[in-house]
Amino acid sequence: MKRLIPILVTLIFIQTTVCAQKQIPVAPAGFDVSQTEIPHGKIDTIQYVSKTVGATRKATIYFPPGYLKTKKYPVLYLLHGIGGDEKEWLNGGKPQVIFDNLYALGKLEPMLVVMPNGRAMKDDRASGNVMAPEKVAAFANFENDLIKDLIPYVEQNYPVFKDRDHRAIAGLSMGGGQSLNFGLGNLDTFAWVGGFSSAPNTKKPEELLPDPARGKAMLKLLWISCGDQDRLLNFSQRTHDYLADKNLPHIYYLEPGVHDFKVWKNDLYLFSQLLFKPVDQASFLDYNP
Ligand code: FER
Repeated sequence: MKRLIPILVTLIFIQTTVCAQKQIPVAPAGFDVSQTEIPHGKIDTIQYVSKTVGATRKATIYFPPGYLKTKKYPVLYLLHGIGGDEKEWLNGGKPQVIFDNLYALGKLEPMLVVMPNGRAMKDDRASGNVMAPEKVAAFANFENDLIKDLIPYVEQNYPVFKDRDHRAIAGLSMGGGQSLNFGLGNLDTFAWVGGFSSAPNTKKPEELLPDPARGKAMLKLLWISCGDQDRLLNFSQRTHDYLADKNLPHIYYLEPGVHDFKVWKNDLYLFSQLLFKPVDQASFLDYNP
């Protein structure tokens, strides 16, 4: 028995360290449950003239609790999926609830969240066949609308910082592909980039980031996440493989789940807490032990 005790202690130690390494962060229960007794942010709809589309276009915006026009804020551009529009996140993901709760805990740097319509065409409704080639093409065309029309509008009309360090872009599925394509394709504009369950519109890694050294020098945070049961996982996987091969620091967060808002809400909860704060690259491994 006396000999057994040290062996048992060693075994328990090994088991707990192995298990501890496998734990990935996840949002705690209640993170997306609305609470009445805390301060709430405000939601509005904005309209901007798009020269790209030749139309007045809509976006929704979420202001943090205690928002003041006399302060200056960084901006997260948060993009929807193929069946969505400027209201998809608000309806399906409730970022307003997740953010109100995070602000109440002091876990979020105050920011504006702009949720555009990423289908840059005259009829930008998510009706009919959302997979129609001209509608899919409109998701690519949104790059021009975003850079030339929407961002300038936001920066002329709201009290926001106007430099790359204070702009983030993230999205789900088609919006994840857009975020990686537009974020990495416009490093002068964005320093914080996140793709959640990115769709087949995601450029091939060599096109996405042909100059990894520049990406390494300029990016504050590059986040790639996906549910492990998602049929689109290979688009995130191949991007991660390329970045790992090029030694570009990034978070690759593979979580239990499919292609749905359960995953994207968890992603937003974790990703948003990293934004516009000092970055600790050593912590990137916590997400992918
Ligand atoms: C596809 C499969 C999925 C595709 C797009 C999606 C354009 C997008 C899914 C989503 O946004 O949820 O083949 O091609």
